Amino acid sequence: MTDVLTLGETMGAFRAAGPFRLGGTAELTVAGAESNVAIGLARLGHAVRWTGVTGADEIGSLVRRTLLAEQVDVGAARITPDAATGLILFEPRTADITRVLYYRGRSAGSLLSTEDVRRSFDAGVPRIVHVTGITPALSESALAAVTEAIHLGHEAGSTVSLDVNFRSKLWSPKAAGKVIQPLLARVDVLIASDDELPIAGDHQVHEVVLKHGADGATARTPDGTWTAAAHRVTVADTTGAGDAFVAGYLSGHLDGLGPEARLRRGNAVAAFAVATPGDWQGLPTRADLELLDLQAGS
Ligand code: CKP
Ligand code: MG
Repeated sequence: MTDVLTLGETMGAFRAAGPFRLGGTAELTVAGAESNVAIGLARLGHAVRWTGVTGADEIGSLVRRTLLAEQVDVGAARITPDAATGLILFEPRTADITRVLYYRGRSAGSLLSTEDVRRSFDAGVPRIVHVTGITPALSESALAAVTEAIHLGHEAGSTVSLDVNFRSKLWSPKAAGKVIQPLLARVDVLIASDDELPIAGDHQVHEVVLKHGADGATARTPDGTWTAAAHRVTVADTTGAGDAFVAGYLSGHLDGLGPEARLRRGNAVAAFAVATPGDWQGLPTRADLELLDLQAGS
């Protein structure tokens, strides 16, 4: 049984110590918002399936190998000989500011299609379908794939969650709003940072989760509004913080926690993520959460 199905582009990621123009050494790893969420959920013990397309190349193998090592099911992910796996470059400038450079135009990941999504549902209906606003910006077929995932999840009775994850290097707020707003009609949980909320426009989403960065997060449902403060930790790198929060929040959903406890778990997972360099490397297991007495809902 799959707890969560998510889909998107995961790329090879180079992280330098400073500006790339200076050359020198860079660490090679992988990055992608949806696979960050998948790894976060898997570390908390949930059964997660990630679907995406990688090239028939070494970086694609690195992506698949990394996800497999993190216990993420890649059984429905596709390898294409038609394009190369995309790349992302992270230039850390301060703990809070990382410059991001994409090499993902016409990448393998942008070839994601509705067939990939249908194949991913063959293994069974997931309890949650999670998508982000990054994937629809990649290509027409990737937008169709996200639309299909939301449709199939909605029809099958999955909880459908969408993280706006606006990326100014991919499109404008106006273009993003035009594409994302119609998708929200079938979304059950909308997740956004404060500055992303205007992109969602007017909508009827039942559960809205707002991330306030270091100031914590708020959840709004027809039953009320809840807020939970973020944990105070020394920040090493905020990239991936949002995805970490989403993993914790959705984990809370799967465990049947109430809104406040879900927020607390999201904040706890995000605290671990920002305390370690890298998008997903610092994501906690349940034992980690207990160790630091941060486990929400306990
Ligand atoms: O919103 P977050 O900082 O949690 O997301 C970071 C990810 O997918 C990062 O892994 C990068 O690859 C991306 O967002 C992206 O496409 O920008
Ligand atoms: Mg984000």
